[in-house]
Amino acid sequence: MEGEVISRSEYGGSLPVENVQALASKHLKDIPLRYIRPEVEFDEVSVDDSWQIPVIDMSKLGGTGQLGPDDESEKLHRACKDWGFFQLINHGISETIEEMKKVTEEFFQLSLEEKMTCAQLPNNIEGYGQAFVVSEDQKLDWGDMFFLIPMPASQRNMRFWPTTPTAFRSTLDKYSSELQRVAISLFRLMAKNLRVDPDALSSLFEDCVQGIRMNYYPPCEHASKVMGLTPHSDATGLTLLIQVNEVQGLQIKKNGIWVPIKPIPGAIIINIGDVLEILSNGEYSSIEHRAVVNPEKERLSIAGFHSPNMIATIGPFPNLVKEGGAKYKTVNVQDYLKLIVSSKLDGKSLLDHMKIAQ
Ligand SMILES: O=C(O)CCC(=O)C(=O)O
Repeated sequence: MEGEVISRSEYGGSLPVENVQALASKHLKDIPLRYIRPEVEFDEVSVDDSWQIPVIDMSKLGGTGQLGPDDESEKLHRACKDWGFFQLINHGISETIEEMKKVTEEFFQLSLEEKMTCAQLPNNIEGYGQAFVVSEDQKLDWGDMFFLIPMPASQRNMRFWPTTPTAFRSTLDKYSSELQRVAISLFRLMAKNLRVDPDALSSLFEDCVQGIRMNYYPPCEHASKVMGLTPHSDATGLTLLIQVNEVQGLQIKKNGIWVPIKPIPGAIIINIGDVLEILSNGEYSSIEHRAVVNPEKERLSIAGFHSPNMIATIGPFPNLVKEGGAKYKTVNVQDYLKLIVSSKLDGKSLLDHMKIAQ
């Protein structure tokens, strides 16, 4: 029905696969073939430590800075154009982030039986399990995830929200709204930089669909042979990512080479998603990234995905469509979501379905 808000989680699901935390605890001499990913060893990874994503200071954003390349808004614009990734400091939500990290660690420390009370159900993407497994012969990632959709708040499926740890629900509730506030501020600043009406961009995300994915990558003695999270770009507008513990593993693709990211303690790692690439008609790029695994230590991260509200239309803003014309199709959110949940993670292939042949 036109205008009806449909829950994103009804669009499909992932095939059930073995729990990786449980598999890792068996310390098998040989890991199952479905996890072996030769590309991890063979892909080129940068060893140049000075090659890092830009750092943006949120306390300096907002128009009072000096004009020119040192202006923080200009730095933000360049970061979005040249990297599609940046670290955000002085964002004002550090306390809530620390609380969210704590309940996330506590959740993954629960017994498998306890965690499985929040397990994914067939044809539903929320809950504890794995995402994007769409065929029986697909290679698998060395990680488990717990995915919840806190926004729109009216459509939360509390069936998947754990009651242990006891602070989980109230903490996620607070985290979700504070994170969305940061995302909306960034959308407005990006709109100004793109010369688009800030209300036109932020209104797409005000009743946004927000997904929170807590990732758990167990250590693996054969870390160089497995992949924590398959290379992908995010199908969202903006992703706000938190590194929960000190173990690094995020890598982004720049000029064909994987660049390991060194998270600044307390920073939020932000990346442009496919939707923002489409809305900006390609002026901003969503960048492929992946997660690798540590041989000795577990790694945890929390990704917050911000997608347009369910009645939005996704297509390039008319004033960004110049002589070359629109580079992407315009579709409604529901058709876009169907495309996402029926696809496996595969670099930027999802965006290819949205491109208009030039
Ligand atoms: O674990 C990470 O650092 C990356 C997570 C990520 O890319 C995702 O959840 O989509």
